[in-house]
Amino acid sequence: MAPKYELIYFNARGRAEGVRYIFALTGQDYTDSRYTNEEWQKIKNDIPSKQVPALKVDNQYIPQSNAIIRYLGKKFNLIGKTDMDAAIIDSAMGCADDIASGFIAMKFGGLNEEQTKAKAEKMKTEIVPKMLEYFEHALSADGFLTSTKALTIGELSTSLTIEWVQLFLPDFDLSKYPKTVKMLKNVVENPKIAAWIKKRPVTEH
Ligand SMILES: N[C@@H](CCC(=O)N[C@@H](CS)C(=O)NCC(=O)O)C(=O)O
Repeated sequence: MAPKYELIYFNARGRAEGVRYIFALTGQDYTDSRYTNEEWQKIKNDIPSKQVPALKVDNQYIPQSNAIIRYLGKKFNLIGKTDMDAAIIDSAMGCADDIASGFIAMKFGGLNEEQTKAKAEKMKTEIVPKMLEYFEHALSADGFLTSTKALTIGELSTSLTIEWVQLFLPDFDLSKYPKTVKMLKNVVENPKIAAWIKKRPVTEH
């Protein structure tokens, strides 16, 4: 029997959406628990990591978004076929995490207006281009990370980071990165992901 899955997070895409994408793609049932800040303060001490996202699998908690994604990726066979596939996926997820951490520092790191502007400029001119150049190197011309030409946890995670680029740096020119744009399209136009995007709660980020 499949375990019972509960994803615990806020009412946001944030660091949880990659997990939701996996459940959407695989059609696996789960409980999508979304807490307000106020509710979170009340339950925080019951979650061993005191951080979300956390995935409750039956009675066991897994914290850390990328640990959850890798766990589900292995379970649902979304990590390519070879050890090298898995390593390339891990590299892409690492790059995606570097971009995500930069945006989180920029948006929620308590920076003043001037510091936020400076951080945005650094993201736009240094951090994001460096990562996107790696994606262009790693992706096939049709936008896949592995020769399986199927979506893996690498494309799912990375596509969400590209959406953060669109959200937080709206004038960033993505057209210079055509494989990355294809990869994003492969994910959001996948019928199961597209159906989830259409029905998911509308949130700011
Ligand atoms: N590296 C962690 C970061 C987790 C994290 O920073 N979670 C934030 C929300 S995105 C959180 O739990 N904030 C509430 C709190 O710390 O009380 C991951 O990827 O899961």
